[in-house]
Amino acid sequence: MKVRRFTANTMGEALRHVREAMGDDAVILSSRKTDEGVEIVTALDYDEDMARQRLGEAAREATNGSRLAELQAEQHRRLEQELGRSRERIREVREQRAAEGAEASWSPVTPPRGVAGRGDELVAASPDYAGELAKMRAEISSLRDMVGGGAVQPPVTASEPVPALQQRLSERLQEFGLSPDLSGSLARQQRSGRLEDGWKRSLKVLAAGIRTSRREWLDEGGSYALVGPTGSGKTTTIGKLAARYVLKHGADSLALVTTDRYRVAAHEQLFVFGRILGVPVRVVDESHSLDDILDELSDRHLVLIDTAGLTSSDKGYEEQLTELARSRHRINTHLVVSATSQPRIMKSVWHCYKMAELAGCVMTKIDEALTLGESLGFVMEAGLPVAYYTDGQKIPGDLHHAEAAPLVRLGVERLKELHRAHSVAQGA
Ligand SMILES: Nc1nc2c(ncn2[C@@H]2O[C@H](COP(=O)(O)OP(=O)(O)O)[C@@H](O)[C@H]2O)c(=O)[nH]1
Ligand SMILES: [Mg+2]
Repeated sequence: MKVRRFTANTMGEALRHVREAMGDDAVILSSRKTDEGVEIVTALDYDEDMARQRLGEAAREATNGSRLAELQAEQHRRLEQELGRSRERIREVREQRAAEGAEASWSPVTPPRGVAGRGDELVAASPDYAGELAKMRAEISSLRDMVGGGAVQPPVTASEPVPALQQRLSERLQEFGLSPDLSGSLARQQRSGRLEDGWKRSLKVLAAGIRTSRREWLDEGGSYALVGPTGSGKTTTIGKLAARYVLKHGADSLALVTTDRYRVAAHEQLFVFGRILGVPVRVVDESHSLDDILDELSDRHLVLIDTAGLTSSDKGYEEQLTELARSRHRINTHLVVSATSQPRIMKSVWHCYKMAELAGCVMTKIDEALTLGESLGFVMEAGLPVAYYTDGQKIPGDLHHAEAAPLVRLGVERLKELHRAHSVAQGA
């Protein structure tokens, strides 16, 4: 079994590295968020019995596969740290001996014994040093074996049911709405156990890969822009956020801005919200740049910026996104993704709006989506932190702060509803 650790900014990026380095058969032992992004530990030729053997006593507390994978990942991290420390010790000893050798070679009274050269040549010069180095090398070699997994021969296990389990699991994950690629790669991580256990473990891996933003915009304040295609729910979401803000903090410290000067009557809906809530609405145009407007609104605690749903073929597309990305104010730009979009559309929309330097996304129309796997798989692969999700047209009710595990649970509920509807239809 070959174990490796990968770190990257996003889960999508990390999975790409895994696929490139280890191929499609790599099993993900664990994934976790780190300060730098995400870390995944993978294995080739993963075998649960072998993993238990290697962990020894420690494996007893692992009553399920995912705990076992966690323990293995911990052990792997510890071994890697130990390996790093051993390398460091070798380097120190080498440097020390080289310095001593150099000192000795300058001394006219005590000329160095043997050859006072670099690195390995010194082994010949000092038996103590040679012994020390050999011991450390052996230590490194055994650690490397343990990390790489070459130390224990895998026992022969019956692997016959595994492909069937993985196949059924992959099918179920696709029913959930995940892409065949992602379903396959999640399913291949499950090498034993019942379908239900594999299903639960796969959903946990999915939830661990979904980033969410802990920031509550309404309390933290700042400038937030929503970008995305027409009809994705940008203006409605701004209406929900604005209404909730006014209910909580009053209207005085809030302002709405729109950069949509490209379509006739583009701002009407936003002006309606402004009027109802008693909040000013400012429009970016030829005589008022976004930066100028934000300067004027610098006393506002929260500024919500609506934008035009332009695509790369539209006039003004680049202009609008560049003014967000290059603003001298800190603008947190979020992509609004409708959960009802096709996965391919979500990806192309993401590529289209990346230029605005996206800080995260808002998932909308969760209530209208048949399954949620499409949008959850998308945010996981894109590595976009989800700030909020919306599940209806009610203002401000249908807006929620996003958390990964509840979102995945919502997806599971949705799949169950789908199955129920299906069986009713078949019975009718
Ligand atoms: N069912 C449902 N409809 C939504 C949701 N969010 C927005 N909408 C509707 O989607 C349509 C387009 O929304 P709008 O905010 O105008 O999209 P924009 O073009 O991105 O600004 C409107 O009819 C909204 O009421 C949601 O979460 N659920
Ligand atoms: Mg709009």
